[in-house]
Amino acid sequence: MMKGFEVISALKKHLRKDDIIVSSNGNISREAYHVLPRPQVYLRGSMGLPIAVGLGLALTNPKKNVLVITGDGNFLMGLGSSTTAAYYKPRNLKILILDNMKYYTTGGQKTVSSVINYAKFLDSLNIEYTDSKRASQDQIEHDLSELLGSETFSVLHLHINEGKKDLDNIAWHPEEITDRFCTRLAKSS
Ligand SMILES: Cc1ncc(C[n+]2csc(CCOP(=O)(O)OP(=O)(O)O)c2C)c(N)n1
Repeated sequence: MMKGFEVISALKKHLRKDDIIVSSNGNISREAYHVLPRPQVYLRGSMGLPIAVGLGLALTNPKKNVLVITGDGNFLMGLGSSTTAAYYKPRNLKILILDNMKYYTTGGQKTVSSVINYAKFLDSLNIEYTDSKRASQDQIEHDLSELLGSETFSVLHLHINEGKKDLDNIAWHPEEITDRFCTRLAKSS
């Protein structure tokens, strides 16, 4: 099983310059901030919102890919956003669930992920879903590249090990994150 940090690092070679990344709050945003090209949308504090934010960005930037990297805790807290995304189904929206079955950021309390049938839930919404729970590293690399290259709204579900502990927090306040990201967006549109 890969670590979340390794998966996020592996994304680098599959990303295109204009791709937009939205990362869920806590450790995943910290990892994305340290490893991926900046600036992106690093959510801080606001749990449960990555898909809602990604959906808004995907609808307003139809020519760019929007990749939402979300923990299972964040995904499950914001389930309603998946139903709205399924309604609009923007083909440029991609969701990567990094599932450690924990709220790693706040001390490793269990989430309810183990009893959720993601395949059935997403299938009921007609969302393209790939479950890479038991996949090898090579298969995961392949699935990441398929996710980013796909022409439909798609979800990739990976099971991961613990996060990376020794990362400094994001140096930017939320307003600064927004400003930097909007400046980048304005330049590339
Ligand atoms: C509404 C709300 N509840 C609780 C928190 C505290 N909190 C911050 S990150 C986090 C865990 C997020 O879990 P997950 O998305 O699975 O990511 P992981 O920490 O496992 O990487 C929690 C509970 C919060 N920021 N907002």
